[in-house]
Amino acid sequence: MNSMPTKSVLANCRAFSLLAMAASGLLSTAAIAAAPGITGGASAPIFNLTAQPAYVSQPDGKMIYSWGYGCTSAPSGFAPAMTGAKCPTMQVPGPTLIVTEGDAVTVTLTNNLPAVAGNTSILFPGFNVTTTGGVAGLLTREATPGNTVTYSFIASSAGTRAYSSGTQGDLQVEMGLYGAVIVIPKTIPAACTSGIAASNLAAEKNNGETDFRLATAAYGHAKTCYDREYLFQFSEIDPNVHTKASEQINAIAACQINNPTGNPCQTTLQVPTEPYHPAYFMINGRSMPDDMDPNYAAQYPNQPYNGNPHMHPGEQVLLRIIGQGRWQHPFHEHGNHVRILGRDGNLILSATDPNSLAGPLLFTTTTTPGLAMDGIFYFTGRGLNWDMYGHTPSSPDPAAQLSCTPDANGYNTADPTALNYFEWCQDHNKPVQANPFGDVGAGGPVTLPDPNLFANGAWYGGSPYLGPDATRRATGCSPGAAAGSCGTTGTTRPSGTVANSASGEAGFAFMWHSHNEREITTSNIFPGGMLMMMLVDSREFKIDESF
Ligand SMILES: [Cu+2]
Repeated sequence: MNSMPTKSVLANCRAFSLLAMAASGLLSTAAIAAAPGITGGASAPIFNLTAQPAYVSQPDGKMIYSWGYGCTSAPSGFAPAMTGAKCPTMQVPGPTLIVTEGDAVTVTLTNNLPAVAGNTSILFPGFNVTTTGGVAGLLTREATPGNTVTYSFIASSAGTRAYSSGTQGDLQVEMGLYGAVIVIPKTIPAACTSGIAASNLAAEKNNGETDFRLATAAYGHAKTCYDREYLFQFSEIDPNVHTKASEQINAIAACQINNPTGNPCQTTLQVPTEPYHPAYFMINGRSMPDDMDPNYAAQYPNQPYNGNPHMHPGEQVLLRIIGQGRWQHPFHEHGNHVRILGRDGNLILSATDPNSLAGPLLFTTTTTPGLAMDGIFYFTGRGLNWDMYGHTPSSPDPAAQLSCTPDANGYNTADPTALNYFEWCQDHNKPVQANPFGDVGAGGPVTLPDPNLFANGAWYGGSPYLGPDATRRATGCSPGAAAGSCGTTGTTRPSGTVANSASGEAGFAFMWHSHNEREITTSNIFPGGMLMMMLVDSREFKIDESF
């Protein structure tokens, strides 16, 4: 991260500057998310799931005894195709089930929890579920220990939904029995494969990037096109509940082997779930910084999904957000508001104009237990009132002399191969700095710190501009310099450009986190918990979502 974002876009979070420094070090190896999950075959997908125990890892070094859903055998496929994709027999969250609208979905659940945990089940709220096998339970049919139950439903509408245990939810959901269903629309609107959507895809392809979307539209509606997507599930853990469950299971097992008192062994768990004092706050089953490691990383065998969003300016980014667990978590996406498309698979349209979205524009997308939201986020830098690309028309360096031709919305979108594709043209060539040195336009309103001062910290990149070549910008470019030679000689380079390669990742980093700041801790230590860094990357940087 060679570039530092500006206060104007980040001022609403007091913890930011510290986190930006922390994240810079952590992001030295990019790990990039998507919305990975499993598929079950075309038109009539079948998923064979198990509920069973394993340990999940927390960044304070603790391994937490948990229950989760997993696959009894290899699923029919993974989507999108990512390096190391797997479906273990237990994972938190459970496997994301990816199906298409109209599919006849069958999920068979085997109860491999410890027998003393009793029955278990899955609820698929929002679908009309038919059950076979199992035994009657309070909310649905349940699998008894060692046995199965089958749930069938038609994926009746597109969107993101939660699934979770429907048996003793205060304990079983807390222990980790939850996951997501993503239904991709059967009919893709033409608008999502033409026009600006097509040119955004062309810009990605020009960068050598692979399309990792599950679809091109969130719903079968022209206002729901997207260029990139991420799924975030919010949950929390009270380790006391997990410890009590583990202790009782072990005590019962010990009693069944060796029972010198002759008193009857306990036959069912009696785990209190109140008072509730969570110590771990997770996004996709991981706490920060673990959530920024790759999907399917070997060090988290039971927590395969990460939280590490990246995007280029102007891309429409679909956020699939689910509240799991028991608490509300106010998810704050720095950089812009989120336009909600739909909730629980219900697209929200204007009552009077079905062509118009009617979902709210949210500063924080507050996750309510069980609620799923689909929303669109994007970042363009529009309205900064300075050129975030740092163009300098007087520079001898041709790379700094890009043009900006506004489309009907004011953005530079005519050429998807341009480095400043989607620049907000009104701010083109507007300098931010009063008296910069190096290859940066002068005459702006502010004086930024000298990037050669080490007092600014080793991670200050020396450039507030979007683009990896902070070296050239900071050290300048002599008139008449040969192409490619700018920034290779001259003054001392700023510390961040020494530590990071000029061709490495350089973007604006925004923290995306729970706005209940108690929840950006791990076991009371900050930073941790429900926190990740979102990177707006220069178009010079190739976003690789394959891991
Ligand atoms: Cu914030």
